[in-house]
Amino acid sequence: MNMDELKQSCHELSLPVTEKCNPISRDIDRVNGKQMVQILRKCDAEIFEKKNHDPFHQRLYSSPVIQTMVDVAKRVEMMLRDPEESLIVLSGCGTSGRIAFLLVTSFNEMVKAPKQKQICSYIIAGGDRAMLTSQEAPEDDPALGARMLDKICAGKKHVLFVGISCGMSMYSMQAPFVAGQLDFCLKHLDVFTPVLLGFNPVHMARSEPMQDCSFHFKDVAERMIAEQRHKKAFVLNPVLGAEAISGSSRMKGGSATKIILESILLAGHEAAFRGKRVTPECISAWITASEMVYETTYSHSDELAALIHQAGESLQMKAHVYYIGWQTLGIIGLTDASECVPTFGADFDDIRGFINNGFREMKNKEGDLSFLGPEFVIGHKDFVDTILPSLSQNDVMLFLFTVNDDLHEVTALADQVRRRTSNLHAIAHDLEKFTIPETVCNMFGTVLHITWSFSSEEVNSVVMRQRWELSTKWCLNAISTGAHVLKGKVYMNYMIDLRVTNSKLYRRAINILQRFTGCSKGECERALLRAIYSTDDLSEDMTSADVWKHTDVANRRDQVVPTALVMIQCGCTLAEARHHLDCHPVIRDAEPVWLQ
Ligand code: S6P
Repeated sequence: MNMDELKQSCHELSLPVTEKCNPISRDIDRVNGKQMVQILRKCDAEIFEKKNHDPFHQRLYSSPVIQTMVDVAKRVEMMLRDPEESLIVLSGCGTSGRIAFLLVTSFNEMVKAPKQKQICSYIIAGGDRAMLTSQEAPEDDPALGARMLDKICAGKKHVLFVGISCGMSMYSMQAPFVAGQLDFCLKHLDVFTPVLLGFNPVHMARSEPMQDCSFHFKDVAERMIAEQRHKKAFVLNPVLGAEAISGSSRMKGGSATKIILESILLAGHEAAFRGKRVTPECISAWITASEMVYETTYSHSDELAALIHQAGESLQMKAHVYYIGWQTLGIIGLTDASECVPTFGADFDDIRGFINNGFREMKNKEGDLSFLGPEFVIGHKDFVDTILPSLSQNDVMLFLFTVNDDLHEVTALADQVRRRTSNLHAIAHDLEKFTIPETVCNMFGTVLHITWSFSSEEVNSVVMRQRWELSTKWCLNAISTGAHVLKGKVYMNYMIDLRVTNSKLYRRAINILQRFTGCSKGECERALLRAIYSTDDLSEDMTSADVWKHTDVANRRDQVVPTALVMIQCGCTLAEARHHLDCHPVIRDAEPVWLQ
């Protein structure tokens, strides 16, 4: 190992698991659709990994993790038994907040029966607009998190608060929003039982101060662990292995969040309303059911590869991918599409989602947000009125539905679309005893049609829907990630051209620069600041400004990280670096310079 390799591997070791480079996907930018599916399949398999290679890392199936899930599920049961005084709050930023919203939607659907009160609520940093667009700045505001929580819980005597942060705020100053909420709960343990859900070991917590804040995250995490001994707080932090695209926690992190919290909420619900005891065995069984969903989904790898290929071709031709989903599969589509903007620097209309009945179907707290702009126009009718008339043959249409959706509506819309394009495909779920008619499936080119073996008697309809959601999430994450990789947006398994819009992404940008240049943190940060402030001569004001100031400026700049990378690698000026990137717009093609 030479000096540069040694430096790189030391740097890699110092990173939290959620930010590491996954060796499985190191060459994802060089493979075809079929191989890509196999890579993603192996990365996702790590969620369910039973062997524990590192004694410091707990896995999803580890006994202490299962036991903590049991303890939290018992709290859910208690809350459901005393609904007037109780509230369950799920909160997070970005994908974590979107998954919180989805979980609350289906859990409240489950407790719709007479005499069952809906006691579950969500918080997403930046409010409901963050469900469809990325609002990264509020992630850095701990006081805002605490205020939103305080407001939503007014008058409640018992609050079970689940703060979701895949990176667990462990990574320098990541996710202060959730840390602020946990700190608030820890100060009011008479009312609140805080739960921290994330996917890094606690010992990796760093003790850097947060903006306008008297505590740092390590302090919050340690207080949580101390209270866990008295069952007054809980930390759930199994390790899932690194993401397929480094740091992209929308993928494994989002899926595992859904699996863990669904298992907890379901076990609590069964205990409260069906007299079933919450045991480690029942929690493990819910996780195993999700593992079965994983196996079944990836067994359709040929169709998945075909869809990745089609979506990739479409993006390469600067055309679009449209997800047309029904009910919660529509929400999965909207979520996946909106995440492409911050993840891959995509335009909002490269991949777009639509849902039947628009915001009426979403049932989000703030209601119809379509007045906010085109990103918030999400109904099927809107699609028909605004997109369909100019749809091109290069645009990919992907319908997302199940046998429980209104199949007349599905076929009517598919018929309308077919008059304009044959590039029409579907992901469709049904049951062995209740299948989608062949005439419906025949309307689509590639159909990822999954017939599930569980019966409707075995699981209730909400549970079935949750499994279809998870399966669809895996498929869409693979399609949108794969399509952007094929478009050349990813280098090895790094999304280098990230938008540096909050402190987490600022730290990630420096890490990427360190990873590819072997230079010190200081040198990399300087190059990053030169690219952000668009200058070769940084002033004292610039170098001493707060991170939020840097990210505020960076938000308005393109190609900040690639520019910094070329400046370091070539020892060149800002203008020379920009010229080089103008000549090599596809990241992979610029590689020779980066590896010099
Ligand atoms: C990640 C996604 C981001 C994160 C958000 C919260 O793929 O683009 O929006 O979800 O930054 O991260 P965390 O680590 O607190 O869950």
